[in-house]
Amino acid sequence: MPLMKPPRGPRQSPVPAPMRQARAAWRLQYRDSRKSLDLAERACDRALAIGDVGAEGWARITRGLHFMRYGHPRALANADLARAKECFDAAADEAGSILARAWIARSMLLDGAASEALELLLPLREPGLRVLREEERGMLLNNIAGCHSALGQSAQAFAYMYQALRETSAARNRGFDTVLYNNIGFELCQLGDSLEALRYLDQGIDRCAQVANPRLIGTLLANRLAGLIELGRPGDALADVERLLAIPADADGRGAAGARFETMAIAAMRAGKADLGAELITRARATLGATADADEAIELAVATAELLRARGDRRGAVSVLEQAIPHTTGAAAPGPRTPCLLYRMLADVNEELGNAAPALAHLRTWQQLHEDRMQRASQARFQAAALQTELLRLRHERDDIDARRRSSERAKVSLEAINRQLSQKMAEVEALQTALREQAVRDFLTGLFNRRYLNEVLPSMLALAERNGEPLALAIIDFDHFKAVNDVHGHAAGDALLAEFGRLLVDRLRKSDVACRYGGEEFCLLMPHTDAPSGRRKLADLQDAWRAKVFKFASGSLAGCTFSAGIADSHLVPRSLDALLQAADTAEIDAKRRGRDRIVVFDTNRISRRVEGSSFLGTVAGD
Ligand code: GH3
Ligand code: MG
Ligand code: MG
Repeated sequence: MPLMKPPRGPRQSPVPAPMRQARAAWRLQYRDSRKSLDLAERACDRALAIGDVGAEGWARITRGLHFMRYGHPRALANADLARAKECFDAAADEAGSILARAWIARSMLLDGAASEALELLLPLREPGLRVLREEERGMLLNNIAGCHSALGQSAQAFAYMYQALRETSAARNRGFDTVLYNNIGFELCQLGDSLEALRYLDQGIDRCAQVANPRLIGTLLANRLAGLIELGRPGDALADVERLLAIPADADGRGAAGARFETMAIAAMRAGKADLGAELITRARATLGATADADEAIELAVATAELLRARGDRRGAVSVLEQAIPHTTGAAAPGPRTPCLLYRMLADVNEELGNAAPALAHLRTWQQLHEDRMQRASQARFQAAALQTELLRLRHERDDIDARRRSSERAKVSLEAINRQLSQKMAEVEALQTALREQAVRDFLTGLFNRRYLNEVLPSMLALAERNGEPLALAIIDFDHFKAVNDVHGHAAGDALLAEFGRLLVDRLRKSDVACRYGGEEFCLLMPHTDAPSGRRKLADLQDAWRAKVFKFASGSLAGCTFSAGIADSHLVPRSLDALLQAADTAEIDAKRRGRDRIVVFDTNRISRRVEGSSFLGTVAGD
């Protein structure tokens, strides 16, 4: 029989705290930027409402990056990033603060300030490797790589990108590794290592299947297109052209990324699809207008030249290509890939036209550029290895610090454990000492204080009473015919009676009273603030309670036990401690003498001071 499930009420989803929401938005940025933005905006509102600056920081940085990537005015992105940095600083969030600065630098790089961006980034490298999480370390290193790449320092760019890829765990795919595959592929393409570039780009495209990031897929596909063109495999690129064309141009599609119609056009033309090529060229012109950068302008020229060549207009083709030559130099010079494309085609078309001299000149330029790329590629490999070693050293340092921190934490934990044990032991020792002290002053059988204790406290209690002008009553109690109890019921029964009497005293007396076992079956009570008559009343109550007790032994039951007591107080017998004790003792003996089962208050008139202790015991019967 299946187990019955308890009925459930409507499930209430817990409201995530702004920080959790903001961090979730941050983690989602590459996998689903739209969702990440929605989350970030909600987190930001809630963080502002409760003044959680840490959460606001993560929400702001996430939104700022979305703005940066999806074609919003740069000022919007910059404002969010700057505010994120302020928030992180205020919240003492070191990781957040490093990341905010790393992305502010990226924004500077996009505005063309590569050197300044690098200056900002390099000091972040060491603390970043120490405090950032894996893919966040990757972001920092990748932004450094971006600056080197923009500065034409491919070697450093590679080193940082490879390191970034190593730091970014592919297992926990948050999409950032895909960015790195793309960037490495792009950089390899620039250096003419297209086969290797395709390896990385293919991996990135594969991994993109798990992320909802059309912008990233678009960039990867466009870069693969460029690689396939370089390799002379334009036919293989047609499927990518189709995929690229299917990505919408809006914010949920490729966002701010260029459409790359010009790259697609070259692929289409070289694959023999002249109609598609012509259409793509028209679209490229419409999209780019006057805003084309050097790469785009050169590619558009190459595509147009291909179309003219296909239509048999080789001169027109050469003219279009020659017009693009100025784009290969100057401040906004492109990477080495497109100039190669341009000069190679100039050489080819001139050769087709039989213009040997310009064909040769262009071929030489192409060759020069090509050699330059090759040299940069080999330099890059060499420097990548060198820089990797340096980063590895930093990584080891970080691991060392980590290990030291962990071991000092372990040491702290064991220190705490030892301290705990120590204080536990100290408490045990203290308890033991208290117990020993107690045992020294306690009578084991009755649990009452012993005679030694009485001797210790009596002088001070008496002094206190005298100082306060208050009476201190002292009583001596002696069981009646106790020997007979032992004789009839056995010694154990006698012990049981003694123990029970101890309990009775503890129950009945005030806290300030002191009850002692004075001798075998004799007890002494000290009662502060009490005179003899009041003490007598208390003893009478005790006597009633004692008499009412019923004991059951194997030998039969026992009831109606009695005691005799004598009582005196410090006002009646003011002279000394011994006198007080003796007075109570005398009164007790008098009680015995008068027939037992009674309480006698010491009376200076009635009781002769000659009447002394043991000489009376058992010798006087009756009253
Ligand atoms: P009285 O009424 O005259 O006091 O008679 P009594 O029998 O009580 O007095 P007595 O002094 O003759 O005997 C005291 C008895 O108390 C003798 C002794 O065996 C018994 N006793 C003293 N200490 C203990 C004890 O610790 N345990 C037991 N079971 N008996 C004790
Ligand atoms: Mg006795
Ligand atoms: Mg007795």
